[in-house]
Amino acid sequence: MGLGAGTLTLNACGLIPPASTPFTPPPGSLSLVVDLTAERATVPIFSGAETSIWRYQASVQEGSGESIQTLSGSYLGPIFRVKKGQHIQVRLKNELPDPTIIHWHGLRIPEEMDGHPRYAIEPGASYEYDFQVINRAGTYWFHPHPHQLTAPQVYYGLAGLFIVSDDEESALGLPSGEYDLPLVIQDRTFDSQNQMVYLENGMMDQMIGFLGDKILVNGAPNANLEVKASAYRLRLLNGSNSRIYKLAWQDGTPLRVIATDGGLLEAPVVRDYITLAPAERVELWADFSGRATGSEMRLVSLPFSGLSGNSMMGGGMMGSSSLPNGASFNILNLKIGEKGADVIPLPSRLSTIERHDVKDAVNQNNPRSFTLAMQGMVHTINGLVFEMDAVARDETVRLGDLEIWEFANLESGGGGMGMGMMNMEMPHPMHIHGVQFQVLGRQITGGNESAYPELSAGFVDDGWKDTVLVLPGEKVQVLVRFENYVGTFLYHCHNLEHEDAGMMRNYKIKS
Ligand SMILES: [Cu+2]
Repeated sequence: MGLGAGTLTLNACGLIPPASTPFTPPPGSLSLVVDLTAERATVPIFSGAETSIWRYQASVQEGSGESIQTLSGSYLGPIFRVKKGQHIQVRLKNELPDPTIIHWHGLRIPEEMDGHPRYAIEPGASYEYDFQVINRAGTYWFHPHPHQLTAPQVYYGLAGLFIVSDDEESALGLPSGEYDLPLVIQDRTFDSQNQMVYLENGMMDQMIGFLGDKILVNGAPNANLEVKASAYRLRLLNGSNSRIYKLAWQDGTPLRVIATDGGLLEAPVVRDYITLAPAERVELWADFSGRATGSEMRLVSLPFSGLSGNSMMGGGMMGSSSLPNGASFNILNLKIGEKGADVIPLPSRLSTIERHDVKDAVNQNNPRSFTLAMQGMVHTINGLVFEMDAVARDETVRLGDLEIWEFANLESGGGGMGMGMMNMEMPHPMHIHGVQFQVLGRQITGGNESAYPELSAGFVDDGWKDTVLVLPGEKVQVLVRFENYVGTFLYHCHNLEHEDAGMMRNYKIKS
């Protein structure tokens, strides 16, 4: 069964839900108006009882219907397929029992469009988004962002991809149409009635982050995908609340990376494995053309140790998920089918990335530093937790400035920062709203390397990023220019349980 042949029943057998239509760029349509309803529904994830989920239902009011792809029978989606320069209007209708708002993750858009929790709308209310896509081509995404409710709303199903193309990218002849496959990786726990279970371990799940015991791809467990013997563009999003993946092909085939959060790299890079933290994206160019019909490949997560929530750490209390962070498991089974489209060789040059020069940073001798640490029982940023309207003195930047931001993760062993006898080895994927940045450097400090030796070779820091993983004991410096809009934006940990517990702050861009 190919991608086009899926049905709801196939989904229940673990086949990846097929996208509604292969993508072809909308012919000259510059405006897209979409009604997006956040609602409760049920979908068939397993055989037997359907699963109660939350989802976005889209209907195109103006523009090409092909700008919106749905994943048949899945809680995920829809997938926006738009071009740089397009004008987008989305009318969000909240038919959930709780307040909600959408954040367009990775997009450069004005404050009122960015989904700050202070814009959350009540059940029954609507919110109108209206913005132009100025980002370069890339795999962006969208998800809820109401304060203290982001994690459960994403968990119960609310998330979709926002894929942007542009002329530079189109000229490359990368695999497209049925050979362009978005793959959203998530973990969930289900009870015996096929219903999702959230925070079953209470406070420990909140402190470490939720770890489900089933891995889903595009909303399907035990995911299978039949591909043709040809080259594919695989767009991977880690849409999990807190799980970190160490992605690899099970047979050791190296992974060929062509893009990260903010779009194409300058040139492909090759990795034996890729470390993908929550909210991060990576795009692979995968050539199956030399493989025999009927042969199989598996995308897996390799084992690693050294993090809290890991099976090696402290037993029951710290590793209460039956599938701890660092466990090894299957993500996706690929079966190679008939010969597909002729393979266009991957260009050795993909794009031009304008490199920020550290000498242009206004604070090059004094990086703006953010200390990530546990105080009491909460994860903090410079000792603070989220306040809806507060902006601290060191959280204001000037429009147009290039700055060094440094995230220093002190949650590494040695006494556990207020946790008494308990050692915390806590990674924090840090996300900055409204910008794309470049990673300047990484440094392991404090003599406690925790998971660093097992995960650091899987970082892809070569291109544009909006989320960067900061491992325990690590300092990461990024170069970020605040170039588009003044306003109050967010920066936070994208471990969604950490975020909901307050590991988030405002920053203000002023003129
Ligand atoms: Cu965190």
